[in-house]
Amino acid sequence: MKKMYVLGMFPYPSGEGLHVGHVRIYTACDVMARYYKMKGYEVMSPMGWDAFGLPAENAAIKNKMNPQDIVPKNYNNFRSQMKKLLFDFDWERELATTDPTYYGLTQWIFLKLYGARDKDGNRLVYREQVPINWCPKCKTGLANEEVLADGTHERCGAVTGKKLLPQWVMRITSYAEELLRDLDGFELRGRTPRLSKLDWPRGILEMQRNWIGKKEGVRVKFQVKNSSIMQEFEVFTTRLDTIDGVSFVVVAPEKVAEWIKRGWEASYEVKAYVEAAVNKTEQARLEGEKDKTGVETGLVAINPLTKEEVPIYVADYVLAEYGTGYVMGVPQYDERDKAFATKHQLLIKDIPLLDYEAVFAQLSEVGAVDREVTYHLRDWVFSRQRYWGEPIPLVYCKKCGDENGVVPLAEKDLPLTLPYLESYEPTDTGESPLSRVSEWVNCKCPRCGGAARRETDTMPNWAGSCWYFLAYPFWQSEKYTIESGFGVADSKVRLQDLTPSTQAVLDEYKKKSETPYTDFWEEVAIPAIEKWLPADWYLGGAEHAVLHLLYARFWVKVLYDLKLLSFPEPFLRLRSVGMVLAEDGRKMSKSWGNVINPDDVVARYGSDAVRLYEMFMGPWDQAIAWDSRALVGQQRFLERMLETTRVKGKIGESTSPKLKMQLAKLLSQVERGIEEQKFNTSIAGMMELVNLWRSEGEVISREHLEVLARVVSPFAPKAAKELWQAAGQEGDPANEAWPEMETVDFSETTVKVVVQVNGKLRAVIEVISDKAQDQEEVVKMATADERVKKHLKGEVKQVVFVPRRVVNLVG
Ligand code: ANZ
Ligand code: ZN
Repeated sequence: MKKMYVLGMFPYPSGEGLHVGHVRIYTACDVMARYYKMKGYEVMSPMGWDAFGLPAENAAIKNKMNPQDIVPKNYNNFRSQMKKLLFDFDWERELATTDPTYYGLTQWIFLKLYGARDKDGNRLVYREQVPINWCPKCKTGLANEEVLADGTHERCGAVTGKKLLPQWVMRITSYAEELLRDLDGFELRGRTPRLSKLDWPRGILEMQRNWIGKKEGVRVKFQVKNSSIMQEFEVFTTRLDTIDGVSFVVVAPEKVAEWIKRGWEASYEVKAYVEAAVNKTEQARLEGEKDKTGVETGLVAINPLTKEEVPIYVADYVLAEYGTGYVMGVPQYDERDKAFATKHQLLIKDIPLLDYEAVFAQLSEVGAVDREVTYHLRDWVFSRQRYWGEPIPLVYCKKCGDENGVVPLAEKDLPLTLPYLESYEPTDTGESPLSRVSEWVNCKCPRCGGAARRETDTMPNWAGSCWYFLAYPFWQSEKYTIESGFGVADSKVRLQDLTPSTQAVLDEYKKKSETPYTDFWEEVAIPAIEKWLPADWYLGGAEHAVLHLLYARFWVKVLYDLKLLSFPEPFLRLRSVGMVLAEDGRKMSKSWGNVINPDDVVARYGSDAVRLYEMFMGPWDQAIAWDSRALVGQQRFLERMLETTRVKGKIGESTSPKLKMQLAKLLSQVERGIEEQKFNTSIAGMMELVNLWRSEGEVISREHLEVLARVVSPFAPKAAKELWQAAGQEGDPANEAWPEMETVDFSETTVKVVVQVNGKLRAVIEVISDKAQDQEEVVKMATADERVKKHLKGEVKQVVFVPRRVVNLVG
């Protein structure tokens, strides 16, 4: 059987419950999964919870509860909401990233990354001082999303700053080339066919490329005329051919801060500008970029080609981490430089472009130029000073730590579980709240057994979503399907109570092996993963089009290089949903009171109507505002469709020709609609058909009503079941095969059968085409015919039957 992996981006189970935007994604997933099942595919359609992260931690702080208690309530609620919407997900595969069984595997993958090196022999995970957002009033480190655009802390309003802290960083830049290259086609290891290609929306491919931002340019050396401390520097440029037009140089504030550290005497104005710029958030910097603020440093640079002298400015539109942090200003050819020159009254030259290679040759002779490839992509700061994340499974040991000072945990000591804390508020040192739990922090070195200290940073929200699509294929969680006992009212539930049966398998491996996770991966996980991946479909929101996809692709590539997977790309066909806006056209937001709650609309209009409406509201990939009247319209449509089955004469022996044609059209419309995510056209087709059916003289046969029931079933499973029963069938059309065009008789629906009595022609009767094969059926109809009855005296003793043509009754 052919497999079909229909994956939806799993939700963050917030306390607010499911959003109608979620419903738009997951209804599409469910429609596709139901359809492919009926088509005879072996389908995987899983669901899980991306449940670590800041909102749960903040809600926990606010309500004085532990996130471990809040999160299961939230996802139990999500699950029950989804069930109300009749999402037929593989609940036996349900997972939560916050489950210790799950994050034990996340930790194991982390350790695999920790041990890995890139092609140049660099560790993929390293430690570095990184500035974090810092609120001086709350004395706490902040996530980017907690800092408002004006640089203030969203909770207390204080102006935030930066604080240097050592952090774990993932060297994703080592994979920049692969991340770029594979967007155009990739190679699978040991599979046929060996080559494959992503089928993703062009816009998302472009966003990936832009984020990686590969630039081939050059570094050019400039001398400084008037400083003994700053004698020379290099600019990065992609336009060496414009070097003739340089009329100033701009330096990133961070670079100027370095000169000051080295003893350069800056003016008061420069110092003030640099200080302000360095403390600004990225967003505020971007704002400043628009204004093209900047200050003259007083230093003068010499153009290496023309020997002209130009002023050096410090300005925050130049980024420290991009290129070299030094830019040659060419206002004639560069828009940003032009805006800057205009604002600061700098020279705008008017000169022709140079010959690139000639300039390159001339400058390289004196060693003033070097080719350079740069990327916009930065290494990934992987640690968070937070409680509600996966603990990083590393231990600091003075005696046997590696170059980072740490020893990785042994596999048999995984999962390293989060302790259940009383206080999980941020600390005033910027460290994670875990650092306060001395029983947890102080431990034994897994290597030498001496006194050691645990890493107290946790992983970022992204970690769990980097591999969940690999987990579903082997995940087993019977216990999750037990609805009772984990009810919303029970506040004592611990995540550990939900231990999935996958843990039992891991425990077996722990008994017999020193590397239980690796063995488990090879023997249990890989066979399942290899069967199902790459995922055939990946449906989700465009807001994850950059980072989530990039990080997940990165992990998969590392696992591929470690020979732990045979495919370097996890998501074959990606589709992104359009946003569902509120009725007023704005984003849905609690503060505007314009949020539509799926529970309310399901209770009021029924799950089928909500499903249909979400799929009908507009082209699935385009943003659209909620429209309650259109939702009522779908409810009416369903009522009309079902009511028609009860109207006398609407279901008959054969389908009227026009309706039959419409049904044939609908069938292909729905197939195409589902396979191309043009769900709205499928539903429009259904509505058209029902309208026709309701008009005077139009009749549907039972056989064709069954076809309609099957076609409706992926979208509106309840209504489809009623249609199915109206056609005289039992059970659920969802369990039936899809009506393939070739197997449904859309041609001539009746045939003429000659009836003889004792060899003499007595009547010609019309029999429904597929019943004309059936001797019993035909005899029943023949003997019921008045013209035949007249000639039949007594019992029929013998029947001669030529299927579809003649029946001879011998009396
Ligand atoms: C001279 C020049 C002339 C440039 C011209 C461009 C056009 P993009 O813009 O992505 O193609 N640059 C270099 N380092 C920078 C930094 N740290 N912050 C901001 N801008 C920086 O990147 C390459 C160009 O961006 C470089 O080429 C440089 O300006 C600028 F007509 O040099 B160019
Ligand atoms: Zn040790």
